[in-house]
Amino acid sequence: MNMQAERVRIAAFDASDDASAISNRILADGAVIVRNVLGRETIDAFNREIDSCLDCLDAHDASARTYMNDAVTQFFGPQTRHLAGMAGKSAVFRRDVLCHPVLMGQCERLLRPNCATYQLNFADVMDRGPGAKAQIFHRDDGIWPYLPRLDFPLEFATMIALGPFTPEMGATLIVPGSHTWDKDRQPCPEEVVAAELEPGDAVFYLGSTLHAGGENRTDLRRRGMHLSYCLGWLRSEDNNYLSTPLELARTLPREQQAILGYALHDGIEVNGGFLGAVDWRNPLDLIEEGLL
Ligand SMILES: O=C(O)CCC(=O)C(=O)O
Ligand SMILES: [Fe+2]
Repeated sequence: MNMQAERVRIAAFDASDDASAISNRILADGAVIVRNVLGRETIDAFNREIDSCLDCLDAHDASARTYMNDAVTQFFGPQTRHLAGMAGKSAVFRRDVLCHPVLMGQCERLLRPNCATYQLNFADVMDRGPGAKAQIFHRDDGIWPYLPRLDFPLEFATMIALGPFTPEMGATLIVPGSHTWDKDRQPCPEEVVAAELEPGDAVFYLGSTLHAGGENRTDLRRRGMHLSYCLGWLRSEDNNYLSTPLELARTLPREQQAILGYALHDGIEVNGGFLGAVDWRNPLDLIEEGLL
């Protein structure tokens, strides 16, 4: 009898595959790899924009690596450069990524059944440098600790590779199936898969799936973007109204304004009420009419 424990696997799709096949697999396994989500041109243009912003961050290095409290500072470690709030910082992100049809297809299937409108949760470039330590395994939906465990997803999350992701460079470590585990169960090594990705590929996972940034044992930087969406009735991780303020939001297409959380959350179809109104109107209509 073969006593060696069998390693878990993570299913891989192409971005052109059927969206329901992808979402069903995410719901079953907690995570999948999706190849070719972003094309080469988008990746190159996006990286050029990021490089110029990260240069600014490096210029005030000390303050750039200090976060809102010690726990977060420890979690990210000194080797990781972050650029959060990408919708407010990057034209390429807004044009080619924020409302990408492959991402919206998953939001429709994973989030829309439990909200009137879904919204951007967070878009944070994570550029993990040589020596970055592995993160602790965590669930991204732990940002809403006051909710009891629910039987539907609060968050659809992705890590999009903006450069190569190899196990040695600290590719994201995923624990397939862990979205159904008891809160305190920790994975053993056979239950962990490193998401090996080419630039433009992504790992799609639920907010309830255990994962961690891996250790970077190379002298290269590993660059990826955490991009996630959540139910429209939750508070988003990033303060999107300040990261993409009204002056900028006014210039954007309605679809982008909506995903940034400026839309009315209209729960009337499910005998609910309204969230996010201004003067009892949908802010998107007020913006269109020049009243906001
Ligand atoms: O960098 C990674 O691969 C994962 C990062 C992550 O999960 C996080 O910061 O929440
Ligand atoms: Fe995470």
